[in-house]
Amino acid sequence: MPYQTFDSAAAIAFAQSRGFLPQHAEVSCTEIGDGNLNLVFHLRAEGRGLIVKQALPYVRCVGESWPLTLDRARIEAETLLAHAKVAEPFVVKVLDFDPELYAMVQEDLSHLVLLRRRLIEGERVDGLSADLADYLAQSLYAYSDFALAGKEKKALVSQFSNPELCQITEDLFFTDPFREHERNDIFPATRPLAEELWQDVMLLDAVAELKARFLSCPQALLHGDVHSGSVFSGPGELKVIDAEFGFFGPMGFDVGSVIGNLLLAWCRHKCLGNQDYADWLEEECINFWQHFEDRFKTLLAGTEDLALASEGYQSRFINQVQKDALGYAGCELIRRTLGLAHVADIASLEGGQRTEAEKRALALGRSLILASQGTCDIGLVRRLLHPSPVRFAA
Ligand code: SR1
Ligand code: MG
Repeated sequence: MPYQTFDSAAAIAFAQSRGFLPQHAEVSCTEIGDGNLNLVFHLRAEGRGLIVKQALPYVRCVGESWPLTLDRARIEAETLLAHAKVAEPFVVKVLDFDPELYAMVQEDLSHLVLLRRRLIEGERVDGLSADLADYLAQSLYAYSDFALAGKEKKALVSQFSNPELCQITEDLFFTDPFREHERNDIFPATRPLAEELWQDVMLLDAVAELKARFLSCPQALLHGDVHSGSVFSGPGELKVIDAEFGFFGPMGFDVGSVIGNLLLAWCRHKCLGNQDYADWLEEECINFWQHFEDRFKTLLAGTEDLALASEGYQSRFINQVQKDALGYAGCELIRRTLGLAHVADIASLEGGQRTEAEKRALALGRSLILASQGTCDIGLVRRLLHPSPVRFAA
């Protein structure tokens, strides 16, 4: 069937035609997509739920003036399926994919809540850092040179070539927010800080390094957009969704996206005076990295590549992932403050509180990016969140 954009009736017909709904059942259908890109339909029939997700030929949050490849639906389905093979409990189930309609059927996760909502509301999410760390350690390791034979990895790099979605990240993450650009969206009170940041030559230099690694460092099959709006959670369960930005890139990008989003929530709660919750977020950041490192090291010990089994190399590799992650976390803080795509953690704050949260996000982002170019580790996050007072010699 040729591609056409679904409405509710078409989404139901699609699910029926693929055998997911009884032909004559009463079906309810609501379009629930609140992301930036796709249509998402929630279907319910006979007490069971399903998701039908379809790519639009343009960027949903901007409109038809920004065309975008439909192939992202294939990338999303294949990335989720690939990650589910090695980190099954943490990945939404893709039940079916139609390559002509660029539509897929996914399991219903409506019993879970979007992580971003939980973080905004100040809920402590049990097991959050450990689950996210396991998801990333298992999926990144399994699709890296440590686990794949050279030929197999190269074939996958080509299968997951995702130039248009990568271009979005290249522009919105690394380029626009660091200069005046029409796609930026800057809160008026924050503009003077943005203009100051754009003059910081050392910062721009460090961002160039991070962007260059994003462009040319195919270490593993990334999720590519693992922010807290791409994660659902509930008691004892965490599921990652929305992998249309999947491609082979530097592992630190996914790891840093998680850290950056925890820190965006930290900026919110710090400004609201929720110190206990801000402290919990800080602990989650540190635990997340430590758990990731432990799990990743255990997996590395099993590599069958005799050359890459070198302990010294593996230790330098993990250190580099950590530095990259801190740098990318810094970019996430800045691009969510100055760029096109903001996050509700901060954008839902009013007036002075929003200004204060954005000021913190920019300062934190800048420090992380600069530090990522030198010797640094996750302990830096603690030091940045608790700056010690400047002492002058007597
Ligand atoms: C135009 S897309 C804007 C942002 O939404 C996605 O979730 C990615 O984070 C992208 O940068
Ligand atoms: Mg998304």
